[in-house]
Amino acid sequence: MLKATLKNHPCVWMGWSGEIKAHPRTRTLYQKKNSFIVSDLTQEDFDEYYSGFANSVLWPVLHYRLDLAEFSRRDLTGYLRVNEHFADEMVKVLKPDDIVWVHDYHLIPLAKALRQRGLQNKVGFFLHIPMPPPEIIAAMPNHEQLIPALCHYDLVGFQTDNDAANFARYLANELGMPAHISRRLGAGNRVRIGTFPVGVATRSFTRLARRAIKSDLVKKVMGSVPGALMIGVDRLDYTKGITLRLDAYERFLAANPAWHGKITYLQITPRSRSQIKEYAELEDVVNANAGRINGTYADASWSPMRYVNRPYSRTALSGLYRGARVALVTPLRDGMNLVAKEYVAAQDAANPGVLILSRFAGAAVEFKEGALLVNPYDPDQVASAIARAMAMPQAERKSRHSALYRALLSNDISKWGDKFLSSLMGTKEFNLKDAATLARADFDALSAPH
Ligand code: GDG
Repeated sequence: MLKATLKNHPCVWMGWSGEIKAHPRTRTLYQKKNSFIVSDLTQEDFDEYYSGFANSVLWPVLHYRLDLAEFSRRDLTGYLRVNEHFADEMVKVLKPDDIVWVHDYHLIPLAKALRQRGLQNKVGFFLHIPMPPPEIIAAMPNHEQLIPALCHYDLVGFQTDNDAANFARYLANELGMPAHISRRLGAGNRVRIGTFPVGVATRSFTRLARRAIKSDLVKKVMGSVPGALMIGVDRLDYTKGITLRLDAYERFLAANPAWHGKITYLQITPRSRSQIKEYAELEDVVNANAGRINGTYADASWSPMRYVNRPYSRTALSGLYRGARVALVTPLRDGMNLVAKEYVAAQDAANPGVLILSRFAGAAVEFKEGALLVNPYDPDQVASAIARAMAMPQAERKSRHSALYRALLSNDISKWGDKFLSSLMGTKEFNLKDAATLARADFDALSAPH
């Protein structure tokens, strides 16, 4: 997504190489116009920073899951150490007029570390995942040492107004700062808060899907499916609501025998973060539930669901989205959810499919009109939405799709980077040809463990 935003503009990326080494190195890789400065992590860094504080404490807490946060791993030392390391590497290459754009929850204290090294440049931060209400953040031990560090950025960006408002309320409740969108802090620091919902490259994704539906792989899948295809695509993550979604599908099958033999649910779920206990446990539960559904309802000529753990190419995914009559996107909480957006972009406007979307995905704000919004915690409601989507007449599908596509176009990914960086620079217009330096802990969610 970042690659799509900035593909025409030279920039320096900095982050984790995705490798764990006993003797970590930092090196520069060159690809087309971009250079990538990547640092290895030690096993200790990986355990304390990546699997530990970032993914076992921050990830669940910011997704409202205090019950899953491993507060025994609350020690911030490793998390701060790796951020300090990135700051050390960055100051070696930053020029005075560079802009720094930091991405996501792995790097909350980076601006503070950069400021401590004397950096005066504009530094912005974008949080890809939700920001929960302050009552939830305050339950996180150490939050006082971490969340206020966001005030060292010039601009803090969120996916939705609700996330931005939650952060403003945190500042008000915990630091006594009036919850205004823009505040001046001591020592001349100034933090601004903004909303920058992430989009997709709408038209090019539509073109890709139009071609991909004719590919051998997609034709083979479509040819092997009796009746209609329903699709789900998610990293294997407890925030994505996969187990409750399977419950909903089971209820749909129980209540709608007329659809037996006429619907196939394809759930594509690449593994992620398997080294973390909750993820390994989730894998077992989803496997068992998918097996139970097939065991209960399959016959010799039909299986109600196909559950695959391996990743597919972006092209194959786009074709499968286009072939699917329904997409089930039911996260329990999600910063945005790009699968929902890609599914809409991939549809044939003349005969589009239906998007069933969790009201707790950031995408629901833009897709209120057009998607079938559901509460993912209510399997009966999701089951009814599946029945409604399967039976929806073409005219209604077309009018819903056209509202969704309009929403996509009005917030295309091509504008996202410009909007953020213009706001960071405090100017109306910003030309990305100006140097931009980016930091991101992991460049590619699927090539590196996410
Ligand atoms: C975080 C936030 C926010 C999935 N399976 C395959 C594959 N994917 C691609 C999808 C989509 C991406 O991964 C997943 O994006 P999401 O937005 O759905 O979710 P997260 O990974 O949790 O992303 C989220 C996002 O950041 C951006 O700000 O929307 O809320 O959690 O693009 O297509 N891609 C390929 N093969 C797969 O099997 N190639």
